[in-house]
Amino acid sequence: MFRSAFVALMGSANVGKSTLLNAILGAKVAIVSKKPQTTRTRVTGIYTREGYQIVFLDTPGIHEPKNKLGEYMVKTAEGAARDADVVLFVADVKTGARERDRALLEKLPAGIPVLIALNKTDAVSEERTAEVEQSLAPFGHKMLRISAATGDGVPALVDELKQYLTESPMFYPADMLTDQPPAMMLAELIREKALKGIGKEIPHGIGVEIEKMEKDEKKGIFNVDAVIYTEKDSHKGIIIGAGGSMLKKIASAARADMEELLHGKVFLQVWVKVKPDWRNKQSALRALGYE
Ligand SMILES: Nc1nc2c(ncn2[C@@H]2O[C@H](COP(=O)(O)OP(=O)(O)OP(=O)(O)O)[C@@H](O)[C@H]2O)c(=O)[nH]1
Ligand SMILES: [Mg+2]
Repeated sequence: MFRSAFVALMGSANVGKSTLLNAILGAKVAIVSKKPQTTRTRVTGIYTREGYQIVFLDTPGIHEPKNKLGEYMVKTAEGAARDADVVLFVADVKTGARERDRALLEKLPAGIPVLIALNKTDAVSEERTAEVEQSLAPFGHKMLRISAATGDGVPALVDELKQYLTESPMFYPADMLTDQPPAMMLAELIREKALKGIGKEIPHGIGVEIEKMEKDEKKGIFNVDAVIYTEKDSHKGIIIGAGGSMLKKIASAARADMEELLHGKVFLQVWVKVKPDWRNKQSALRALGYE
């Protein structure tokens, strides 16, 4: 008898949902950054062990949408809750439980079990964690203290989730870690490096498209062509940097991760283009996979 469970990872932006997903899987499936609104789509992470499979749905952090992309992100997160057997709600003990966290917990679909992971316990005192725990106690959900960064409490969390397994077919092959298409994963790696390199508001206006991904069988090299879209000329300049230095830094960091992912050499070319207000344009959103 095989068993499975679908777990929606939900919470405010930047609380560590994607870091937690990667920690559970022991592999980098979702990109992570210090800036909020890093995750834009539903990212599936598949955890398979003898006789069972837990399918994690990582979601964009809930926020006040300011454009069509933001609306898509929030809708995506809410949709995951409806498709899951349990919601794994992640709260950040560093920032504490905010109004948004409470509002989100209140808005979850009725009837779905909720488990709260109090994350980033490595960054604060025991007392602080206890405070946040107390402030969320009235919701009556079981809470576990974890650190996605150090892995503390993560195995116990996975154990806790096993109670939601029910008899089912095996939805994904045992060796599959994610259902994201390879081109999407490559685009995400570029976006992650851009998020890291560039300050403040620009990152939110960045979109990455992979235009070509081909393996040169003779040379054993992957040829990848990518475009970074930005909303303004001035942003394009910042991404390229003086003498192309920033773009070079982004591309070389992304290439290193791509080579690890593809287990082979990568020849990466990245262009930067301006697409004004693309986050409000349906066709651009579609092209970038936000549909
Ligand atoms: N100290 C500490 N930092 C953490 C921990 N987990 C995540 N972080 C950091 O928190 C930031 C946000 O992490 P993400 O995993 O991208 O957060 P997210 O909830 O997926 O964010 P969105 O996709 O924007 O909603 C990153 O800088 C992480 O390194 C943790 O356990 N401890
Ligand atoms: Mg994320």
